[in-house]
Amino acid sequence: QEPEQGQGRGQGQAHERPIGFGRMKRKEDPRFVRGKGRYVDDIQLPGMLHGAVLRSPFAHARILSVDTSAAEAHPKVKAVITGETLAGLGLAWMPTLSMDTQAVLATDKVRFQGQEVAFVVAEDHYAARDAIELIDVEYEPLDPVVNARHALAPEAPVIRDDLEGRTDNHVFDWEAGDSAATEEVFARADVVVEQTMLYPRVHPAPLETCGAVAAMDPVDGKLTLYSTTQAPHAHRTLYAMVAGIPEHKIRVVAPDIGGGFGNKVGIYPGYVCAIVGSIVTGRPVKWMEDRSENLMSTSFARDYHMAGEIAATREGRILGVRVKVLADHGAFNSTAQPTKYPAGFFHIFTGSYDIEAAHCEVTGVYTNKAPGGVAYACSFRVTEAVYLIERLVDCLADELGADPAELRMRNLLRPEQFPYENKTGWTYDSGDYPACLRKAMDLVGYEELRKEQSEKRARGELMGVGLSFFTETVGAGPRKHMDILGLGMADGCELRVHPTGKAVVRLSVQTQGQGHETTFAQIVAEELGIPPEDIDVVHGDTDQTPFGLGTYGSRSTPVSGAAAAVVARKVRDKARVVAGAMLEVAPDDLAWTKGRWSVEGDPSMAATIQEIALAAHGSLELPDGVEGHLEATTVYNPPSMTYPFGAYVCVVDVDPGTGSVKVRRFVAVDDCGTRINPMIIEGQVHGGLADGIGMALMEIIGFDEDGNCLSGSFMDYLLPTALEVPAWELDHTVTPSPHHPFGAKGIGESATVGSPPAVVNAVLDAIGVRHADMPLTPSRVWQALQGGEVEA
Ligand code: MCN
Ligand code: CUM
Repeated sequence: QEPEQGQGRGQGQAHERPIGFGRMKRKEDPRFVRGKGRYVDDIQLPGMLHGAVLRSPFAHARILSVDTSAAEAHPKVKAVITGETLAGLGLAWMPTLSMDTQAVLATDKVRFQGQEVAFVVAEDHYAARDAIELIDVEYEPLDPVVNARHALAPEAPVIRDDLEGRTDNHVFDWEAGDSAATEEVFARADVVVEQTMLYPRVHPAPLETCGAVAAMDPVDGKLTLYSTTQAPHAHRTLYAMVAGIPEHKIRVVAPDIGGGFGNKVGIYPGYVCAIVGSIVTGRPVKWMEDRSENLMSTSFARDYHMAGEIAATREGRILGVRVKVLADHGAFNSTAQPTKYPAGFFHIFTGSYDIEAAHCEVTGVYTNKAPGGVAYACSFRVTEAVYLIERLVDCLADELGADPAELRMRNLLRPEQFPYENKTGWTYDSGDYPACLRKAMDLVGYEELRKEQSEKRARGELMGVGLSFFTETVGAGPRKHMDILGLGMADGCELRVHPTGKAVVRLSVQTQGQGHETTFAQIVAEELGIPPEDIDVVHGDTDQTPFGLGTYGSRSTPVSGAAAAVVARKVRDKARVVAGAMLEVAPDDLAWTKGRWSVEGDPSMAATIQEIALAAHGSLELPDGVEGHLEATTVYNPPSMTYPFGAYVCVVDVDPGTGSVKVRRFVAVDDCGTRINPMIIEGQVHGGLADGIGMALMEIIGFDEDGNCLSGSFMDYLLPTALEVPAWELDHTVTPSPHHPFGAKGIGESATVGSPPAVVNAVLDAIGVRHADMPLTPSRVWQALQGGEVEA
């Protein structure tokens, strides 16, 4: 039973509101539901100008000339910035988070449709938009590379001829696992099933597009940048390194963010242009992209062409998995993941199964498409890994004529195998997988559904049941293994308790809708017994918060959440010393119950945390060496990753005449370890499941053969609405992480990671086809029903 309103974990003492973990309405919502959120586009500064970006109409073209004279003559235009202007400042190119370079504004060539070519700063937004139309760019179109499969062909045009000595479109080769051992198990397997599959290019498409307001103070030389960022501190360091502005003269503020989903991890040319615009004009400059710009030019996700193989015994014991991946990275390798991992955490493609050997190879290539790669609630490419293995297991079930649930149950890791080192060297921390799958099957009524299905089949009706079982790896670092551009993945946290017992906790992570203002207050409340409403959570402002790597890869709870607990425990320890002085006993004789230190054996002799806070700021004499006040700081370097998991079951009905898919039911059983706020967790899962239905059935960023983006608006890039999603049926198991201070694992991306294969498996189960690529739109399903090959 979950602690409900009024009860925290552990003590479970009665109170009107939870002091600690449990369901609690979000502290941030009163301002959001009243329309009082403050997003980047709400920022208005005195004298502020507006910027707009001119973008390339071509996917690949040489720039012959750029004539800005007409734009400059526009009465409301204050500055026109081109690649040449930036080149003069040494800023035409910037480093990407993957140690590649990316054009801020194109100088030599344009390399994808929508690439930034020039930036106009004007008195208002409309004038800026009008003036970009006045810029005359002469292009010489070049052949584009659109299909990643042709990127390495000898005759393919070289996209990155800006890179010295570059003669092809190859970005990186990477492998994991043991190829010889895998070869060996495949050689002795009774059954080998091969399946190629594409995880298509998709887009996180947050409600709020990307943007920034840059204000360079000409007097003190300090730059303030309000921007849509998931990682304000890392961005600040990068701006310092790139622009040469001293880091203490840069303040990055992420105000309220209208959804990130990975879209706001990277640094976009528009941010840099807004900064340059402010330096050039001496006035604040706002740049806010529109929906088409967001869809066409900012970080896409996936685009993984996977050739997978699974080997098993005739009885259905999985022996090995191997895969070759062709990864389309677009025109610049600006994907964000820890430096050592060019394919993110794709390592985890062995999934949740006890297998003997595995091997994967990933080759990254450049194409004439927008850059990006790690985005859209992916846990650093775990989405692709889970899709691969969960599709392969269903293909194997099809081959063996086995029930996909039974096949999974037979091969799942068993609880006694944890901590479990998988075949690519990653150690899963904890789990009871069979119990989780069993719970999902019971909840959905698996046996009855199969009965219903066979009855319907006999009548020619198409109904399908699809499963997936996923394991994620979230909570990057530790920093000795993980960094981004040399910045180690550890998070700072500061906690101050004021004299009256109210507190402020300062985080390095940045919420984009996940509810950190609530859950981080609950973590401190759980540890200190101060009510969450008495705790102010400060985040998203580099001048106000300690350094840390930011929110992505569901790392906030595993890393910063741990930091918040550790810092609260430091304060609790300090409070013990103060309480000892107050009660005139040795600190060792005191015992902690949530919110108070009391004398062991005499609970009437006690001091509450609020009384202790006042005493710590008062005239009470403290033992030698103990400083006054009640505060602490910490930097948490996680010892390892956390491994959330879950079992999902999707039930669909397919119309054989039109190929349209109706998701009838969706059962999701998640395990994210200790749960801070079940209501927020459910919200995270609901959102992720809708993402999964979107990707499985309708979302794709497509291109024509000239490299024109075909998904530049929500008319073409379809998102699921309330009409396409069922009433979710959720449950959970709780397997605490043994190495996290309070046993939590991340949850923010679990459902997006885990649900697409469940939906696809259900549709394919309904239509009796082994594989078809996402998105399973009515036309594709219909095509597959006619026996056609369906490939994205
Ligand atoms: N939580 C909890 N108990 C746990 C684990 C998490 O109560 N055991 C709570 C956390 O305290 C937090 C929320 O659930 O309030 C998500 O926590 P976590 O899993 O740590 O993920 P992050 O906070 O790091 O969020 C990042 C993750 C990512 S990477 C993407 S992408 C995504 C996602 O969150 N983007 C989102 N969910 C999103 N939800 C919203 N509304 N908006 C986004 O942009
Ligand atoms: Cu891969 S999207 Mo989230 O990690 O911001």
